[in-house]
Amino acid sequence: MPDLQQLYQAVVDGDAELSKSITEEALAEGVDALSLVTGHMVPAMDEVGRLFEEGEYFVPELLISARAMKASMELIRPILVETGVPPTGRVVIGTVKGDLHDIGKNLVAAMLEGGGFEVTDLGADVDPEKFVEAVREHNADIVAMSALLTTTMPSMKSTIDALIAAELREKVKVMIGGAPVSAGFGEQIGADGYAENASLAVSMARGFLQAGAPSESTVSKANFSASTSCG
Ligand code: B1M
Repeated sequence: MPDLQQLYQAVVDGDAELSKSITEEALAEGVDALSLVTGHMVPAMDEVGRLFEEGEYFVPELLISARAMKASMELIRPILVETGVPPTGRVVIGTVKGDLHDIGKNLVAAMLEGGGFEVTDLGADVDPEKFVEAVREHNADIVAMSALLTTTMPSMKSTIDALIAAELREKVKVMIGGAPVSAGFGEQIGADGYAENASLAVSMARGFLQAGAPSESTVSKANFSASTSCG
C-alpha cells in the first residue's frame, strides 16, 4: 500500500509524475478513488492556497500543483464516471466568465456523470450566452455553475439573468458551487440551490429531477440545505 501522505505532498510540491504513480498504485491496491481526492488531494490544494496567501507560493506554483492534481484526476475520472445507470437527466456545467479554475468543476462533472447524468461540460471562463446556447442545444434540465473567485461570483447572476432574458429560466434548475459561494449568495441571486461539494451536487441534481420541472417559484429553501462535510 503506498504512503498516501506522499500523494498529499506530491500535489503540494507540484510533482505530477509522483502524484500520478502513487494514485496508480493506490487504485491498483483497491483504495477508493473518491477518498484519494477528498482525503488527500483537496487538502493538498487547500495547503497550496494557504501557502499562496502567505506569500510562499506564487501563481506558477499554483499552476504546477494544479497540474499534479490533474495528472491524478486523469486516472480517477474514468472510475468516477463509470456507471451502468441510463442517463436520468441533462446537465450543462461550466466555470463562470472570468474564472479559470476548473478542477472542482471537473470533479463535479465527473461525479454527475457517475451519478447517471448526461453532462455537457462547457469548460472554464464561460460567457452567460454560452450557457444559454447550450441549454437550448442540449435541452438541459439543470445548469451547474462553478466560481472560485469572489470577483467572478457576479457572473453567476449574469448567467441567471441571461437565462431569464432567453425565457429559459423556468425550464431549468440552477445550482451553484465553489469555495467562496454560499447558500445565502445562491438565494440572493435566484439560484435553486447551492452544493458545497461534488457528492452533494449529485444528490441535489437527483432531488431536482424527483421534484419535477421547476415551478413559478424557482427557489426552494430545502435545496439550500445541501452542505455537509462529505467529499
Ligand atoms: Co487560484 N485562487 N487564482 N489558481 N487557486 C484560489 C481560488 C484562492 C482562494 C487562493 C488563495 O488566495 N488562497 C484565490 C481566490 C481568492 C478569492 O477570490 N477569494 C485565488 C486567486 C487570487 C487566483 C488568481 C487571481 C491569482 C493571480 O493571478 N494573482 C488567479 C485568477 C485566475 C482566473 O481565474 N482568472 C488564480 C489562478 C489560479 C491557477 C490558474 C494558477 C490555478 C487553477 C488551475 C485550474 O483550476 N486549472 C489556481 C489554483 C490551483 C488555486 C487553488 C490553490 C486551488 C483550487 C482547487 O483546484 N481546489 C485555490 C485555493 C483553494 O481553493 N484552497 C485558489 C481543489 C478543488 C477540488 O476544490 O474548486 O473548491 P474546489 O471545488 C470543490 C467545491 O468548491 C465544490 O466541489 C469541489 C469539491 O468537491 N464545487 C462545486 C466547485 N465547483 C462547484 C460547482 C457546483 C457544485 C460544487 O455546481 C453546482
